[in-house]
Amino acid sequence: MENNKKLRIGLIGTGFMARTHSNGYNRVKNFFPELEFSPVLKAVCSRNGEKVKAFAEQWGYESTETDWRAVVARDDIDAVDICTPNDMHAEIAIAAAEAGKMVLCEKPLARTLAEAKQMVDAIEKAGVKNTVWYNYRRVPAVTLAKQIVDSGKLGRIFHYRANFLQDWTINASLPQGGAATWRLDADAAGSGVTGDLLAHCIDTAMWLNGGIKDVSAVTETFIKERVHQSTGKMQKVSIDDACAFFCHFDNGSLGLFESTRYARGHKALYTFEINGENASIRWDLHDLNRLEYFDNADDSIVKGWSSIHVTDGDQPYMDKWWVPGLSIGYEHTFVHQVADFLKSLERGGVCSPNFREALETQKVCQAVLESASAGSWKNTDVEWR
Ligand code: SOE
Repeated sequence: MENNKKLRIGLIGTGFMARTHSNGYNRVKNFFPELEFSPVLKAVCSRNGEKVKAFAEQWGYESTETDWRAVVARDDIDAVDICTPNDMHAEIAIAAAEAGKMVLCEKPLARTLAEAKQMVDAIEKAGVKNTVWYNYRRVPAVTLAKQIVDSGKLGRIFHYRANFLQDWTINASLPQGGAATWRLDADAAGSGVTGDLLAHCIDTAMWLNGGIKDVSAVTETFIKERVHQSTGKMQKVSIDDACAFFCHFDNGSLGLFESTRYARGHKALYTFEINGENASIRWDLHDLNRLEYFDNADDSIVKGWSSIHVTDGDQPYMDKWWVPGLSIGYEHTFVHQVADFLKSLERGGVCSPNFREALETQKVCQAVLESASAGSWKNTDVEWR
């Protein structure tokens, strides 16, 4: 790394997540000017030369590559950011770590637990900084939920409940595979809603409520065959379209999780609720600046669910944005993650979740899929600190 505190980024991928990350890199110093490090958008890579040039121009990358290996080999790049479909995460992350690069990887860490373990081994052997973009932790209201849980205000926790509902795959003529629909192809994605959506819920849940010990799951694939983009032929669909699971947390509470891409009317409804002995909290991505709180100790006539609008300067991240009362959105969570990564370079320590922590989420995903196919409870072997 250069001495003038630049973090020179090589981004692999030009899809939706590549845009969210690029926006984070571009915005971060406007709102976190005190940070010592500044991201420099050195290179972006995609196999499609025209597309990658247009992306570089739009987002301000200095150069382009069409082979990710060239990015990993470049001396003027400090950190490789992986925004490819899941089937390339392991190969790129391992090569980047072996080349001594820091690695930022889009979620889920990998397609399978075995791949995720290899990635953690490579990262830890190389001793390079790393993080996985489980961005919802960095919604200020979700970070506030973490502070409330950690303060002990909820008391003993009984229940954790989460949903992530979408409806974009109901159309049977959507293909599997290809740039827009690789999430429907098990070879590219690893799994369906479990790795794509429940992984977010599991990451947030373990961050807030500790390790998940065991799971009992059901999955369903509603549309059994789809045309494969690469062959043009009908092929069996091997991803889970929907998944629901029960679990026990290490702290004795019960968890109930549901995710589907077949909930007509829901585009991205991520919600969670925690019920404790003294109080409960709940959050909804559609109203992401609010955290709802029920305090059983309130004995006044206004006792009931209260709605905290998390936009005040003394609330997480909010001193960085505008003035109190003004809402922020989804894209800001990525700015926050870049800021936290840059902070970790400055001050040392981990930018959570790192690969090792994301491996624990991967263990739960794997146990969920195994439980569903075996029709029985499954231990996760999660080791949550
Ligand atoms: C899928 O539609 C998706 O884009 C996920 O891949 C993201 O991780 C999630 O945040 C929104 O939905």
